[in-house]
Amino acid sequence: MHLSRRLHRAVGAIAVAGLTLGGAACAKDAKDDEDDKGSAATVASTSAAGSATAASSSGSADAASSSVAAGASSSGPADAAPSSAPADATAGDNCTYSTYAGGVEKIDLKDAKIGFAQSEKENNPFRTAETQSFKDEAKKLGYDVVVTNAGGDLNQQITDIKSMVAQGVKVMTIAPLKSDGLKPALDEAKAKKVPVFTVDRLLTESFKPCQDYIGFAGSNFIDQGKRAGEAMIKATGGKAKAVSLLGSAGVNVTDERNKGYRDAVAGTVGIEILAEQSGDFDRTKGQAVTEQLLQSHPDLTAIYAHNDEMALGAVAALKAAGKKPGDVHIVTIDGTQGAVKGIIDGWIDGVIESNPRFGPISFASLDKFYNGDGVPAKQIISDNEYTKDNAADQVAKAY
Ligand code: GZL
Repeated sequence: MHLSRRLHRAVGAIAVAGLTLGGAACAKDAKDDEDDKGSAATVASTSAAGSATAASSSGSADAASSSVAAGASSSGPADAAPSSAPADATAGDNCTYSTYAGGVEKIDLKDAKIGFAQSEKENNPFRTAETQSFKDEAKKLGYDVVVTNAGGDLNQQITDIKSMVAQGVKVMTIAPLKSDGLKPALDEAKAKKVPVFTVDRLLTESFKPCQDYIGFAGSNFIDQGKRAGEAMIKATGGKAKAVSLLGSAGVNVTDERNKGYRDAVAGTVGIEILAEQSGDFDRTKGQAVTEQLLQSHPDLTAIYAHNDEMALGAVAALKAAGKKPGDVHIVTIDGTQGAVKGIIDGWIDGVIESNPRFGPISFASLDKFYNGDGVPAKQIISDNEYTKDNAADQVAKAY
C-alpha cells in the first residue's frame, strides 16, 4: 500500500472511528464475528413448513439460507438455488424454550400474539420488503401478529418493544436499530419471560444468545463488503480515487461492510480511498454527502455505498453535477429495484444483495425453539449479486 493510501487509511480510520463511535468495539465485534464464524450455523433454507426450500426463482426469493461458510460467498443470480443440504454441526447448543433465560413457558404459536419490531422508516425498500416478508409468512401460517416501526429512533424502538410486552405479545422478532442501546427493552422482555429473536443487525456481545435473545439470522456483512471491494476492483480496472458512503454509526453492518471492503481493496495499490463519511443508510443524506465530497474531491472516480438508498442519492448528486453514466463507478449493497435498474441505466456497476426477506426463517426458528431441536446462535443467510451481465435478466428478483 503506497504512502498516500496509508495516510488516507489513517485519516479514514480516524474518521470512521469518530463516526461510528464504538468503532473499536464494533471492530472487535467484527473480529469476534470472524473468530466465531465457525459457530455460525449452516442452515438449510426452511419455509414455514420447515422443509428446505431452494431460493425462489420468483421475485420473492426468501432469505434462503444455505450458509455462507466462512469466507465463501454465493454469487450469481437469485435462481442459483443455495444448497439445502442439512446443516453442519454447529458449535454450542441450540436454544429452546426450556433453556432460554432459565426456561420460559412453552406456547402454541397459533394461539399466541407474535410481535415484529421494525427499526427504520419504510421509505427504504429493504425495510418494506423485510416487514412484508414477516406479514406474508404470518398470514400463510395463520398467526396473529403485531408490527411496530420505530422510524429510525432508538428510544421509539425501546418503547415499541415494551408496549408489545405490555399488550400481551408472547414472543417477538426484532430488527435492532443499533447493535447496542436496546438493553431497557430486552430487560423488560426478559423480565416478563417474552423471548426475542433477532434478524438483520447483530446485537453486541453484551447481549448473550439464549439469555438475552434467542439467536440471530442475517447476512455475512464482512463478506458483503469483500464482494463489494472485488466488484469495485473489477469495475475500475484496479485504478480509482474512491470515496465511501458509510451506514449508520453504532451498527455492526456499517463496521463489517467497511472492514470487508477495505481488506478487499487494500492490496490494489491503484485504488485510493480519499474519504469515508456516513450517509446514515439514507438517500437524502447520501445525496448531500456526495455533493460535499464532489466539492472536496472533484477528481473522485468511484463511490462505495453501504446501501442502495445512499447509492441512489449519490446518483442524484452526480446528475446534478452534470456527470454522465460511467463517469463515476458505483458499487452498493442491498438489491433494490432502483439500484438494479441503475446497473441497466449505466449509473451503477454492481449491487451485492442483502436479502431482507426474513419472514420464513423467523417463524421456522420460533417453531424449532418451541417444538424442535432448537435455534443456533447465528444463522447466516446467503446473498446473491447483480452485475452488468445479469441485471436485466434478474431485476424481477430485486425488491
Ligand atoms: C442490513 C440492514 C441495512 C440495509 C440498509 O441487514 O441492516 O439497513 O442494508 C438498511 O438498507 O438501512
